[in-house]
Amino acid sequence: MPDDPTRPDSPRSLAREPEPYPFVPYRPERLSPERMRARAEEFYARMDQRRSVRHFSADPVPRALIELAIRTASTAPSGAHRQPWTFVAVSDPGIKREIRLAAEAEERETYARRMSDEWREALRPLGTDASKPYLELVPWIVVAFEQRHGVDDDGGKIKHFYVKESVGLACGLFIAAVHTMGLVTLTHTPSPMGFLTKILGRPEHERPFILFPVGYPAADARVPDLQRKSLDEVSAWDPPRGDAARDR
Ligand code: IYR
Repeated sequence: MPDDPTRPDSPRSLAREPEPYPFVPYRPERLSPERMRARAEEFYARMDQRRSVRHFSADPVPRALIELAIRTASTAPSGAHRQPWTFVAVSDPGIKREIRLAAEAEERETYARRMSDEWREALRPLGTDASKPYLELVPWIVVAFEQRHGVDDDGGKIKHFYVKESVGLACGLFIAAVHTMGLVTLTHTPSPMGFLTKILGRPEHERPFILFPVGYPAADARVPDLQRKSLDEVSAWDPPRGDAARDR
């Protein structure tokens, strides 16, 4: 048998660091170009319908759907596959109220004093303010925490890598999952968010990252009439080298 370093029992891999994960074949089905195109169009069209919503319904959402969104989030790639996130799901009305009151207190301070004029100006078209009634109304609040490090069975620290990138990716997948099941959410970042660590009893090495109210949109929900940047505005294709571009 040839020396295949992807095989855990090959001589070369035995000579290296211990392999924590044995390699297994990965052979996803290869789609026809037509099906690839159709699936890509369908996924894009669906994701392009997603909007951040601030007008929620109080209608209940089964826990199983929130579990699926968290499972989906947790499929995200992460630095050294450490999966440095904890998603804390809250349906208890008392805790939701506590979160609302603490978030509004921080937001009042933020809107009144902490925001720069430039920031306030940027938010004006979105019509946001310090009032967050939806935090009490929604069936679920899910708070994504970043784990600055992990903890092993003996209480020792496990190093985590690219924590913000990893948790950001997981949150993106969470949002996509929520949207695809017909629910809505909002990336809410009351700042500072330290109160969430306390209210939710999280350990010191976890930091709140994004708070997601999740539910159905209100029957009369409205969103700002915003446009997305065009493909041209968000991409560059085979760009000339930086120095060549300067010489043109
Ligand atoms: N966290 C505040 C302010 C806010 C900031 C940005 I940047 C937004 O895109 C929206 C809101 C709030 O939630 O109101």
